[in-house]
Amino acid sequence: MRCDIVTIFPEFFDSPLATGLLGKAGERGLLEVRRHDLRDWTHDRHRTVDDAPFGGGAGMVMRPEPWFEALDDLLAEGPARVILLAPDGHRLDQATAGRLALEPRLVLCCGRYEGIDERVRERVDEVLSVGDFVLAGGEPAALVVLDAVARLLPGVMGNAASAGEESFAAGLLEYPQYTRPAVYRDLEVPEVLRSGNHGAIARWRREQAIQRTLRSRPELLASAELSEEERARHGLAEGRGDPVG
Ligand code: J9Q
Repeated sequence: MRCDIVTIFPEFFDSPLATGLLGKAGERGLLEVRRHDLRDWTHDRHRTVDDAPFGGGAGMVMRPEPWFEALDDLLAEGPARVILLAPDGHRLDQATAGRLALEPRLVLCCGRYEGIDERVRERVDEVLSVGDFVLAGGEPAALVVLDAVARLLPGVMGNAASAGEESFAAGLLEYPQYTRPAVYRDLEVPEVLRSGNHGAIARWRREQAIQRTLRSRPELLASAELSEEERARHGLAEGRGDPVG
């Protein structure tokens, strides 16, 4: 996959792209990320990317011209799915990450300040949010999207099983994990995990994942892949995530 990032802070991405999974994906040629400074598409001496809002009010708005010219130039190199990071976009979830991982090329547009001229939104293919909180700009959100997508690219994750086996694939949270020592400061690893009984271990983990999801994120159970027996056992309505009564 190729990914172009348009930002006024290209250096924001230096360390994340050089580190860990994203760094490895780059080294192996599985992901090619190009950063672009939006100010390269300005024409004034001060490389201005923002202006006061029509209609008045506090704050500045990102001007449309640098964005349109940037997208013209980047798309002239070939097709891409253009994504704007903004708090009013569709919420990023694992299904969206999976869908984006199938794209040959993404352009991630990072807005700053209080907002971006509405005409830019109309030129992008998709607006994505990473959650209901206010960021100073789209850069951290773009990194979240890229991290979630990159680990799904063929060949990026060492263990092919782990990407798919993970909790969000089935719509459940992760079960508790332990490693050595078996007892640490009087805190014991559950006996079943040391039993060698792989059937019992699998059942325990499944049960823990359901309990944990029920407790922390019950709304996830609506679309989780639970059997009717599991739903009944946990007092969930058939085929739905809401507790009965
Ligand atoms: C650009 N708050 O917030 C949540 N997902 C994306 C964002 C965001 C923001 C401000 C600017 C993106």
